[in-house]
Amino acid sequence: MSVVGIDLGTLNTVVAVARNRGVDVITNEVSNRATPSLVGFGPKSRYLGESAKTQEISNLKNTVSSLKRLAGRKFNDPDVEIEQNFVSAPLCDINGQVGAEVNYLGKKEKFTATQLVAMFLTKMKQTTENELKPVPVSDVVISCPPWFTDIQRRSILDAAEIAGLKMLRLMNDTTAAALGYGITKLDLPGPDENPRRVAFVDIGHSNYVCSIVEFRKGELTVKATTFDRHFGGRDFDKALVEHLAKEFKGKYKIDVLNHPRGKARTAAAAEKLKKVLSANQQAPLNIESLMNDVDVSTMITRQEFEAMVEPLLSRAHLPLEQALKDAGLTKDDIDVVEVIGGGTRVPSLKERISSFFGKTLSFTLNQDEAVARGCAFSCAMLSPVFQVRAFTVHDITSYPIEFAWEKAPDIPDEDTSLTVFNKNNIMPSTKILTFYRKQPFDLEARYADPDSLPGKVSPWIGHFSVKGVHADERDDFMICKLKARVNIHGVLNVESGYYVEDQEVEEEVKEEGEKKDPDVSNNSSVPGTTEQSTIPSIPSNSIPRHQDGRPSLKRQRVQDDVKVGADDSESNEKLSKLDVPALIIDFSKTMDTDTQDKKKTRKVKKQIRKGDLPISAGTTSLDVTARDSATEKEASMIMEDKLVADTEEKKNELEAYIYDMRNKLDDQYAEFTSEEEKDKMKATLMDTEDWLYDEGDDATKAVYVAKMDEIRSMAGPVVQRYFDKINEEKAKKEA
Ligand code: ATP
Ligand code: K
Ligand code: MG
Repeated sequence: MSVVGIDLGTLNTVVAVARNRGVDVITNEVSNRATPSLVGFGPKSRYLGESAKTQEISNLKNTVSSLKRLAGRKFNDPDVEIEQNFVSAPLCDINGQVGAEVNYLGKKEKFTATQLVAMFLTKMKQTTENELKPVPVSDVVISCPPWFTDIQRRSILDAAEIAGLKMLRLMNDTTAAALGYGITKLDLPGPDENPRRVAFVDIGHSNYVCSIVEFRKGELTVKATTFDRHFGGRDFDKALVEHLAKEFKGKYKIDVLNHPRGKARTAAAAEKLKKVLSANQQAPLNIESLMNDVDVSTMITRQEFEAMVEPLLSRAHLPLEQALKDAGLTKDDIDVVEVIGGGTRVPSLKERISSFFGKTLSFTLNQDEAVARGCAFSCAMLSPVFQVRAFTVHDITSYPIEFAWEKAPDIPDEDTSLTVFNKNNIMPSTKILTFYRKQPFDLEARYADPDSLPGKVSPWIGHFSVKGVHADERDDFMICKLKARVNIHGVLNVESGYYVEDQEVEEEVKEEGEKKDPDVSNNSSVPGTTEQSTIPSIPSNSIPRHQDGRPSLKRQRVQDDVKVGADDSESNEKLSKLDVPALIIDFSKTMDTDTQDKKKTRKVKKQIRKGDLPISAGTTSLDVTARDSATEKEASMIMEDKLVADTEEKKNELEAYIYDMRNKLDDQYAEFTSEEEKDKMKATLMDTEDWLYDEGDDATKAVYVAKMDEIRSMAGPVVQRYFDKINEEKAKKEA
């Protein structure tokens, strides 16, 4: 089983694989270490990655970019309108979701953003398989921007599944880079020393993220993550394109902005120009026959470029400022500013970041590959086949999550909502929610601060129905416990439910009286903190009540899960297997109990788990039927692509065979053919070649194979005579 990390970028996607020697970035079919994140459609097949890029300018209407930024979005989201500026294919509405309408196999077809991401992931899977064969590719860690919400993350998870990948973790971009940083640094501070504080700044093609991360030996803790969702290389390109368009309008009387191909070619030239300006004070731009047969040329200086992008540069400090604020730190607390992402190569942007922190920037990570490498490390840690140095990752959530429910009929003063995960809550994390109920009930999970979400992403996360709830024998409330978890992908679920009952148990009374009042331990847990380490023991009247007997809801409803606590349970499960016994049994205590008669004990009520409460969940993930049909559709498109590729291969083989045979007839086969035979064969080769360039240009695979067989069998006797001679000579030599 292979171990794969994928940095799914807006512009480029990078794949890293873990092998015994370490983590390597792999190359694609044209030996590039990054593959364009593009999907294109044609009359006979799809174009994925590099081939979509090759076709792009001539196939704008059927080429889709910004794949991950469209995932999980509604068509009417204002952010989709922004994306449409950068996506050349028309975006469309598919049952409310955004998709693209393209011409594929001669028909108009609509594909959802989830399907489009799946297509691209299929290609990356094949590229990886090609590199690792015969080892199959399945387990994968893929990166996404930290600002992705539940619905966006679920879309990427669905896409991975449609592509036949098993997502071990959907990991935030900067967290992946931080893992790659931490796991390779051997000089991190010890547990009792001050942590090393690193600000990771990632500016890519479309977005800007800053994470402040604390490192100690064997662990990293993300303290704050901030972002500008619309700040990246493409915005620098756009400023240039707008400038150039204006110049061309005056100088050449052409309007590139209203000419799709002209605009796309100007944008491509602008990106190149921008890169040249990163290393030079000025750069020329020449495009032949840009539109209406007009050639354009101009020169831009770095200074002019910087003036064009000043609106961007002037807000470059905002995410940094906010990150320090969220982390409760000052510039002086930051030890290292580690910069990644292609967008940060713009010198004036580097200057702004550097002068904000008052520090020289650090580039110890490979800017373009750090995220993919971090994902591969994460995949190795989570994969059962790999042994990796233990390294714990504490990430954080980007938005607060609340639960809402209807009042129980018999608890009139009950609240009906509660924020369960705060912004910057540790992730993954499980919280136990307590409800007193006599009937089945429903809950809804949603983002508590809709205004902070990207675009018009709906705050709705999921609906959960808790079944099997009834009054107990004394017609009293059932104490229902629900496990709500923001999992390793940053996705929320109510994972399980159970009910508890109070039971009297004998408990040792501690001499120093740390546990004098069980009430104290009972209420110690505060959401978002992790202080609690034991199951709270419950005072005799475990359901807190008003004097008239109604349950009182003033007490804590949310507790951190005892087992999971703050920690990264999935990855830690494996780490603990490697490092420490999962359970340490203290024999001194168990032996003591029999002989112990001096110690005081007392009876306390504890909550004992009595049974499960089934939960049915409705979330924004694809349902099984929809996912199955998307998977089937993907499989049939893969077949279609494969058939086209195989046909092309057979055609090329035929062409090469004709060429080769013609040469050999004049060379090594010459002495084995009569002139007449040779002329006849050459005529057939000529006919086949003419056919290939004419009606045979677009034949089926079977026809190419048949043509090949035909000339092979015709040449058969000649080839046979040649080999007979060779064997004869060989036998002579050996004798
Ligand atoms: P995102 O992280 O936003 O999803 P991405 O990961 O695909 O996007 P990167 O590969 O990090 O983005 O960066 C791509 C951007 O970096 C492009 O806009 C590209 O033009 C820009 N870039 C690359 N090299 C340079 C350079 N030398 N000077 C300026 N910009 C550059
Ligand atoms: K990238
Ligand atoms: Mg990126």
